[in-house]
Amino acid sequence: VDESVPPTVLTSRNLSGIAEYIRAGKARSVTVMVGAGISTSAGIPDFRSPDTGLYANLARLELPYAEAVFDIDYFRSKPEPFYTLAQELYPGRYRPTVTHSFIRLLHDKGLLLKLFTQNIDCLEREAGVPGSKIVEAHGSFARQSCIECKTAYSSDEIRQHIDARTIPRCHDCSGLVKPEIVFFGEALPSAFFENRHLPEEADLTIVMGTSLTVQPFASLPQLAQQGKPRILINKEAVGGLGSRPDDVLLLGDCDAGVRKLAEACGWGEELEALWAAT
Ligand code: CNA
Repeated sequence: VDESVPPTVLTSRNLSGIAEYIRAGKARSVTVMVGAGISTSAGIPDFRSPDTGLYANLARLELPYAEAVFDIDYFRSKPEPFYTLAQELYPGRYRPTVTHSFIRLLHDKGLLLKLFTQNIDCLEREAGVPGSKIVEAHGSFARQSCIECKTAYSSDEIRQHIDARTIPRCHDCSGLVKPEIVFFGEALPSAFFENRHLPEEADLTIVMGTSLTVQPFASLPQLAQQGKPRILINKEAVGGLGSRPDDVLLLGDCDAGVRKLAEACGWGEELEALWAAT
């Protein structure tokens, strides 16, 4: 961040500047963009963190390269590694984090325009963010279907297969069944494209827990208008955030970051109460 560049709309280029902007009622429509980093404290590993990320721990799956586990062509030839991983990632085993509750709080306050998530863990829904406010850009485990004839497959049945470590197959054509999460080589859901204009309408953009390396999602923060503040709450600086005069970087753990932001907005207790009730 080039601190010598003065902000254009924030009073100061830091957390208090953002909080003041929110308290002054200037953040009436907020877009939030998130990735795996907001779910790591729930116990779900992200992809790219060194040592703890999934990619660092895939050796046992004997993949030709780490991303293969989410590659549609590789899945066709060898679905077992994905299903081994699916057992770990399958929703229902994890509790939303305080960061998820913070997004819910934004919604409760009528400020959330849209949440764009790359996560497939459904924790946003479990935290009480309504489905209509969420764009699951990389799909989710909420539905599954045959990769050949697209026939839908029941959640109960896939759950049984995942628990038993067996591979589900289509009842119609015997094709492989896959949760509707987006693999490399697959198109993003239409909801992503239908909502892609929204970041431009926002008066505040919050980016959290993502390395911003997967396109086209990674370009969303750039769609925010110049002169509208963006805040990055992440362990590391990513995606060129910090390059604009009203960008604020809050580097570190995102749960700690949202707690500080909520506190500065006067929402600290409300956030904790909301999270405790989740
Ligand atoms: P990533 O590439 O693994 O990046 C995660 C980012 O979050 C990195 O910049 C980390 O430094 C940062 N981070 C990790 N933990 C924290 C924390 N506690 N506080 C703050 N920052 C943290 O993940 P992306 O989401 O950017 O990559 C896109 C992929 C990952 C998407 O396709 C997802 O589907 C996929 N993914 C999702 C999940 C999930 O649903 N929970 C888990 C693993 C991977």
